[in-house]
Amino acid sequence: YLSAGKALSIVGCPFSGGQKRAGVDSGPNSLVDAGLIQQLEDLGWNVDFGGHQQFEEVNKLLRDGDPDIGNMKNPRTVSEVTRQVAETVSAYAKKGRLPLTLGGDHSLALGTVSGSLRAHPDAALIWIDAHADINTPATTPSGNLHGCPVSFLLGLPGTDVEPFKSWLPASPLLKSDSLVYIGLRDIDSGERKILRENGIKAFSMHEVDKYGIGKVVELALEHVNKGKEIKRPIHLSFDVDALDPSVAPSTGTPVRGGLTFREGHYICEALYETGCLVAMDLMEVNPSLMQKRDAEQTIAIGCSLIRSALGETLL
Ligand code: HAR
Ligand code: MN
Ligand code: MN
Ligand code: MN
Repeated sequence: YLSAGKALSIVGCPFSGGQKRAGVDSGPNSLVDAGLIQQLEDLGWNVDFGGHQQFEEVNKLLRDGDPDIGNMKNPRTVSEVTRQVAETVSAYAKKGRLPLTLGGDHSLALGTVSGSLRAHPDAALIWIDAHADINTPATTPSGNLHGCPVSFLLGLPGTDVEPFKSWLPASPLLKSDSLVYIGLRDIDSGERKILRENGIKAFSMHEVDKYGIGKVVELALEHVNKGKEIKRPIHLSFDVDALDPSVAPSTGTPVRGGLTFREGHYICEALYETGCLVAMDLMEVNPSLMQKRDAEQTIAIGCSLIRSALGETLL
């Protein structure tokens, strides 16, 4: 896969409209300011970064108001941002560069994964998160679209709604057996029903405790590769709230009982080792939450998770 060429493009997405808490839009800049680009160059990557995404139309939308549609908050804004992100990510992926998307809230992954799948239709999605982010516009209890991107990717009933249907494909790009979760521990009842009815593979913290992270990642890769030799391209979408709040405190919806520092890094290292990683997202870093040192810790861990997924080895 393209990671063999070791060329990546940073897609900085200063966007917070998929949820309510200000500050997550400064995540991308904080990660870059912390020295991420140099760190990746030191790992031998050719890094392309021409500044963060601008989302000009979107800011205009937010200024002029973006009334709820049903339960959905900021639907036009999220739709337009994710549409643009999909274009950007697919363009880089088609050029053979690995898109590394820095969030921003996790609604962005509707764009990043759509973009990856245009370039790699056979890609599988590995979603590391405390949350399943699989609510539909009908089931979302909050209306916050960062809790919904996976349902749109799978084209679940109830996602065929404007404004998203204007750009999402009529038949979904991602099948429910091409997705696997690790780290779940805060799932809404509607989401639990969706996961069960669609037979979606999920390793919650219970399974991480029971089997250990090594076995869980092995089973996750086996699942998406249907037991065969590991070879499908992988899109890794990493929500920093998958980590325990003691490890990554500065995030909008922390949930205790999360992944340890090593478990989070192990996942990234193991996915690098497959040689199949074609895209990565690092989402939900919100440097404005908690104390300054908490923010610095969360940013530093965001950078080190990325380095681990991109080839930083322990030995
Ligand atoms: N499930 C809840 C909802 O839909 C909370 C979702 C919170 N999501 C994130 N991303 N932080 O994982 O509102
Ligand atoms: Mn998430
Ligand atoms: Mn491909
Ligand atoms: Mn989450």
